Amino acid sequence: MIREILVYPNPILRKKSQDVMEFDTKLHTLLDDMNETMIASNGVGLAAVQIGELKNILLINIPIDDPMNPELDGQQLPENLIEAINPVITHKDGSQVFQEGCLSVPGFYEEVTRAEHIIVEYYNRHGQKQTMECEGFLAVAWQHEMEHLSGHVFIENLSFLKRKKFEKDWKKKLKGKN
Ligand code: Y12
Ligand code: CO
Repeated sequence: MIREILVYPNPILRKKSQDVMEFDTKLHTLLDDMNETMIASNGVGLAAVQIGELKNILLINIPIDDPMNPELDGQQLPENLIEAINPVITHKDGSQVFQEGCLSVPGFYEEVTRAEHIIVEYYNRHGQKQTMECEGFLAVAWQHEMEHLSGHVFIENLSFLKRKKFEKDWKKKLKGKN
């Protein structure tokens, strides 16, 4: 089922998510709903809190980057879906700047500095422990989604002046929608 995505500044997005204790069919349904919602919204990543579920769950599916193969280029393959439950970043190093967007802040994109290389531990939907080491775009996606689980949104990483401009423009944009 496609679920509604909460939009900034919904106060639920500021809440800290809690660990999942049971790897049951209810969890599997939530993971399936999150995936349907993410794909339907052209998302690369989604945290459970973005659909109002305060659970330590995130999804990432990086689109294929293969311009020589137009059939595959930009596709999000089911086999590339990362379903991470109770994830913890155990190592970070380096630095990279990437232009980020967020399904909870639709239409706004800004550069954010994050670690270049990370190691993360998490559980899959069956409760099996996984370790992933990654860098570049995938490492950005992990760090962006992990921030949601601790009640933060990427715009909190902006400089004071950029944040002030964002808040002014965002208020105006939301007003125009009513
Ligand atoms: C790199 C940077 C950030 C992430 C976190 C995941 N972010 C997203 O998946 C953002 C998706 C997104 C999709 C949008 O919709 C379309 O492009 C059609 C969008 O634009 C609007 O909603 C108007 C904004 C964000 C992962 C990796
Ligand atoms: Co986001």
